[in-house]
Amino acid sequence: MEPAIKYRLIKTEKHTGARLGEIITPHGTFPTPMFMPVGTQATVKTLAPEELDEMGAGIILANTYHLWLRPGEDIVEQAGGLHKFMNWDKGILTDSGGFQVFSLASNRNITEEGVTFKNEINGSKMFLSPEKAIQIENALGPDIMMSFDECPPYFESYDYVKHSVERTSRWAERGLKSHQNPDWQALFGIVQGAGFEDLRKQSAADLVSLDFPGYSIGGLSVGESKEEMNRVLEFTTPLLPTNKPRYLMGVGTTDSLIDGVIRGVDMFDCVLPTRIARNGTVMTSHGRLVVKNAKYARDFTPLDDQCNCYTCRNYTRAYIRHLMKTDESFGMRLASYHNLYYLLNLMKRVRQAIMDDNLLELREEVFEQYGYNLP
Ligand code: PRF
Ligand code: ZN
Repeated sequence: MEPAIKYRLIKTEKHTGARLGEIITPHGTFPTPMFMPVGTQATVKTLAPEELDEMGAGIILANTYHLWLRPGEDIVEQAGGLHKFMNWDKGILTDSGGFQVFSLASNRNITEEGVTFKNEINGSKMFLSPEKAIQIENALGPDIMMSFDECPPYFESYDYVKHSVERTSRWAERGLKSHQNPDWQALFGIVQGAGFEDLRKQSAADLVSLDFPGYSIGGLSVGESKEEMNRVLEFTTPLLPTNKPRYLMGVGTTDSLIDGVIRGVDMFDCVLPTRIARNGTVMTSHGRLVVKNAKYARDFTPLDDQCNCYTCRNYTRAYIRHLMKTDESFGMRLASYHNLYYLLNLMKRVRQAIMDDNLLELREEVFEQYGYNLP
């Protein structure tokens, strides 16, 4: 059987080994490394699919957990799947709900079978298992789906993380066995293991032996330092097959994207750009800018003088600040558009730098402008 998606490695960067490639999905091909905008509730908040398309987003994320609770996967399935439901005909990836249950739900209880928790919308008791998560993802119909995993706190004990990793491997195998549509939906395994090298090794080996069409790296960007994350990535990506994509979950800051690519990551997602946009913070080539601040009241320049997005071509800091201060939804929209454009464009520059074998120079340039200290 042909796999649902195909990863094609085009070239590796001479000095870092960073990977330039592309992923061919049933809903089109996108280049990697890629940043995936987050559309938790089957919408990238404030933006229309046409806008995501024009800024170069070839794949977006949605959440099993949220769509299961509302509107229910049966309604999405009856609509003809997520793509039809939300009018997006490019790639969609769903997270399994594992992480969301652990970070959002209360009254949680984990057993070998799965996780029970309280539905915060109506108070009822819910149960999510590896099989149930896959059943929901099969009904939602994304191109790429995630295994049901446990994301343990980064600073948990070795013993806890060891048992958790072993259970996550068993859950991955159960999910794989219950997957109904491997011919058009690619199921990824999720490597866990916190900061423990031997547990990451064990996790990766377990999952690689199950031959998933792609691998996610979970359990990072959960409160550990950037140096820690880089350390873990450095020993984790070499454990993964070079002919399959690697996805670093929940990472989307300028510096971490570049440092992740340098360590062999192909895909990223994060709510950060759209979340901070809605409360008036934008990402620019000179670092983050809180456009709500009083000092921008009479600033009639664009958010970022180096940006060519719709927002920056047409609107000023003063105007966007005014919209933010008056809680006008158009302000959130303009800022969200800009932030996503900024990250998608950053990844475009990263891909060009891999092509030109000058990724470290790009890193230095971006970090210097953005205001981070180089190690
Ligand atoms: N597991 C899952 N989703 C995730 C994570 C994880 O570990 C993370 C960690 N940053 C973000 N989203 N299933
Ligand atoms: Zn812009």
